[in-house]
Amino acid sequence: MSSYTLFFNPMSRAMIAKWAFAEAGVEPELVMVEWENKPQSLLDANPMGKLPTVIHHHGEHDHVITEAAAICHYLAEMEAPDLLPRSEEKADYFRWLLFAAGPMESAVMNHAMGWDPAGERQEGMAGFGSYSRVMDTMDAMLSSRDYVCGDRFTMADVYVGSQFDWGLNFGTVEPRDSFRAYQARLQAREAYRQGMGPAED
Ligand SMILES: N[C@@H](CCC(=O)N[C@@H](CS)C(=O)NCC(=O)O)C(=O)O
Repeated sequence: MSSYTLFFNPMSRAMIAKWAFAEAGVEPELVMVEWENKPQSLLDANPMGKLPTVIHHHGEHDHVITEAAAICHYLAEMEAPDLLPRSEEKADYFRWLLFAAGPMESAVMNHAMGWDPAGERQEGMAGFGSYSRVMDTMDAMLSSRDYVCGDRFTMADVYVGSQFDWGLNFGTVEPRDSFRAYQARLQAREAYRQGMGPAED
């Protein structure tokens, strides 16, 4: 039995967790979730009923972890220390991981759903400022380096990279050169192909 249960649906952010597991070299037990018929075990673990939801069966204890960005970092902490940031990489790692999970995700989702802050006052109140400020900020970051922390792939790239991978595939992120090049670097990874490939169960 695997030490991890991943509640899963291929058309969801659970794919981010699946890729993170592949990078960590750990195979979780997948529990397929149908949106219209969510298992009680998912709702018990996560009353939000959202995917990804992970249960870590750790010794005597079961630990629930939700939020794709947190799951990525948790797996690196528990299973793949090489994918954690070194001390000189920590600022970039946490800065961009949390920027992608908060401001970037909000900017992209709001924009895709047809809402953008109107004017300077609303931009000042919205944590993401505006969609175009987020795109420009990420473009500047990804034009200056290959990965979030510089030359080296870390677990932050699974989450940040997923924002670009999904966003470019669904047309919600602008197809800028730096974004496409980053996506191509990530897609060339063996663990990406393994994680994003079809589930075996
Ligand atoms: N903040 C969560 C968002 C998770 C989320 O919204 N997942 C969607 C699928 S991509 C979901 O489970 N939707 C089903 C529902 O809300 O009932 C994360 O980053 O993991």
